[in-house]
Formats: sequence, structure tokens, C-alpha cells
Amino acid sequence: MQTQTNQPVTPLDAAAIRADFPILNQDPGPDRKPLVFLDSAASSQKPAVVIEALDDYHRRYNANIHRGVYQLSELATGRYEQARHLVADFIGAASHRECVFVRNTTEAINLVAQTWGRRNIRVGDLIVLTVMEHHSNLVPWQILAEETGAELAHVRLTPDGRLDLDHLDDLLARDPKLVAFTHVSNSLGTLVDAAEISRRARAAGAAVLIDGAQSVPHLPVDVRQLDCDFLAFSGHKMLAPMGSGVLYGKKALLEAMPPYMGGGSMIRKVELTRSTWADVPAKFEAGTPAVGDAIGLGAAVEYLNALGMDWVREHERDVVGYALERLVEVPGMTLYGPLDPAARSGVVSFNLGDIHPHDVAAILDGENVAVRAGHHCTQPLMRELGVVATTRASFYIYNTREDVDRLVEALHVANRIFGLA
Ligand code: 7TS
Repeated sequence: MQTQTNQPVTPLDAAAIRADFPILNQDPGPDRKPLVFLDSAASSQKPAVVIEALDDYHRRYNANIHRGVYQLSELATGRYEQARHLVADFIGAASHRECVFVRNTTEAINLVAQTWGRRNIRVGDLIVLTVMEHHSNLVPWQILAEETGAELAHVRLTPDGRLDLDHLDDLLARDPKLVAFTHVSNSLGTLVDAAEISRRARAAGAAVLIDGAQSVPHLPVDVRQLDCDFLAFSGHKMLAPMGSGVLYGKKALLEAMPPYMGGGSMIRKVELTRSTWADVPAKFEAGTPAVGDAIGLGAAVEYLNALGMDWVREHERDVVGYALERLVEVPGMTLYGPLDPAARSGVVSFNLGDIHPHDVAAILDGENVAVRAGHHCTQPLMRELGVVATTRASFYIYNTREDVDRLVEALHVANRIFGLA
């Protein structure tokens, strides 16, 4: 299936989608089963249209942007800015100027902590996070708190891995300056009611940052409906190349924030001892950006638009619902996170008896089922769960119920090897 701009397809057929992903169609080699890729939460695979967009940029119009007066540079600049418009429309931003290209979610959150944070957070101020955050939404605030004397507090979880909204309300009663939380947990798969948390946080007078690394690729996300101040996400988890990421920020906030990095492209006028800044988003894009990667992100957004994000969400809900049903049949299975597929995205973390997750993952690799094992950059959450690590299967548009069957078969192999069943 090849997609083109503004030509919606109705695939509803993951096999046709799979055909678009060269890496999934390689010959696995002798004695190896076809690859089942279940680690898209770490980084997704790339469809041919994205690979071709990147290739086309390098072959036909590679040039630095916003500087050349020659044709190649103008073409590259046009495509880079077109990608920004595509991204802005994809998340419902009021203006493309509200979308800053960065390398990834981590950079986007650090940018906010070091610019908005340094300007607005004072000694004794409260920043509310949650215990299920990825390290990327913990450590930048720890650094800021250390620098400013601010206090950090973390919303607890319910036993089934959802946010405890009563605890959130208790923390909101302490007038925090910022509430920063993940929309979808990368370890538990929990889908958070981000619009409701945002509404409560704003009513308490706090600014709102949403970590959209695991939501923007997987479900319809609209910043105006969420009414968040900031949304951070990574291109590489949504079919685009590594090196492409986005910080969305409300325009007035971005305009009031000081720059993050200084250098070329982000200035209006430079004198020897002082400078003035370019308008947003250029103010936050110092130096030569990852032009080809941003163009690749534009192609990825077009591909996802053609599928429709409602379809993406429904497809994953079907596959993850089937996975939850099948996984409970496996002897020794402990599943983490909510068991209702409507309350989670396409991520399933589990442990198998007391087999170490790295051993589980290695056995699955022997069956050519690629999963991740470890703490998934959520060490505080692992402590909360009372484990050091989990095995994690994460699903995306190219995964099918048959992939779940392969996962389950491979887990039975692990059980047999460890003599458990
Ligand atoms: N926030 C969440 C919720 C994430 O899942 C990740 C990456 C990040 C932030 C950081 O994204 P980056 O693109 O800046 O690295 N999560 C994972 C994962 O679960 N396995 O590998 C990376």
C-alpha cells in the first residue's frame, strides 16, 4: 500500500501495511522464522515512503535551509517548513509557529525546563509529576529543582496502574506551578485521561506539560482539546527518522521564554556583547537542524493521516485486547497495568514466573520475536511495582493478532526451557 497526500486509504488490513515496511519483509535467513517486531515503543520501523523521502532529500535537494538564495536551499527550506505545517495540523495546533523542531522528546522537555522553568520556577514552588514518568520527564525537573530550590511531588498509582486522581487533587490543592505527566505510560501502557488532568491542573492555576512520546504516534491527539501549554513527542516512534522531534508550546508562552541554545538561525541581530532573538519557532532552533529527518517526519505524518489516527487507535486496541486475553493463558504470567484494553495503549509489560526478563527476551529473540526487557527508563515505577525489570511487548500499525500468537508460542518455549510448564 503506497499512500499519497490527501488520499485516504481504508486498509484495515495490517498485512497490506506490513508490505510498506522493508525491514519486516526481509528474508530472515535459514532456520529463522519471519521477524515479529514488538518494540515500537522504543522506536518504530519506517515505511518505504519515509525512507524514500529521506533518500530523495539527500539525492535531489540536500542543502542548508533558511540561508541559501539558490534553488536547492529554497526547495529544502520549503519542504522543512511544509513538514512543520503537517505536524501542526496533525496535533491541532493553532499555528505552525507553535511547533519547534527538536531531536526528540527528551530535548523538548529539557528545553521547557531550562527556559520556561528557569524563568518561572522559584524557591519553594511545587512541580507535580507522576511516579510512572519516563526518566525524560523526571530528570530535567530534578535538575531544575536543584538549581531553583523548587519542590517535586509525584502522583501515586492505583493498584491496577492508573493515576490516583484523588492524590492529584491533594497535590493541586498546594498550588503547583506546573503539572507534567505522560499521556501514555511506556512501561504499563496506561492511557491517561490527559484532558481531565489538564482541566484540573489549569483550574488550580498550574501550567501543563504533556509527554506525548507514546500517545501522538498511537491515537488522535489534539492540543486544543487537551488545552495543554506544552506537548513533547519524538518522530522516531511515529514512523519518522531518529533525530526528528517536536515541542509544541502555546505561542504566547514560547514568545515569552528565553532561548535555550544560542547561535546561528535563532537571532534577529547580533552585536559583539548582546543580541536580539528571531521570532518563534526559529528562536529555539539554533544551528543547522536535522532537515532531512524533519522532512521524513512530514512524510510519516502524511502516511498516518492516510490511515487515520482513529483507525490506528482501533487497530491497536484490537491487537492489545487479544494479547491480554492470550497472555493470561501462559503459566506463570504476571501482567502489569490495567487489564481493560480501553484503558491502555499498545504496550504490555509482564513477567514470567521468576525467569529474568533478559532471559525471556533472549529466548524470544531465538524465536525471532523482538521485545524489550529492562526498566524501560522508568526506575521509580519499577520500584513501585516491586520488580527490577519487566519484559515488554509493544504493538503498532504493522502488528497483527498472528504476531500475538507468535509471542505466546515463544513464551511457552521459554517456560519449557526453564522447566516451568
Ligand atoms: N517519554 C516517554 C513516555 C517515552 O516512552 C520515551 C522513550 C521518552 C519520553 C524519551 O523519548 P526520546 O525519543 O527522547 O528517547 N521511551 C523509550 C522506551 O520505552 N524504550 O526506549 C525508549
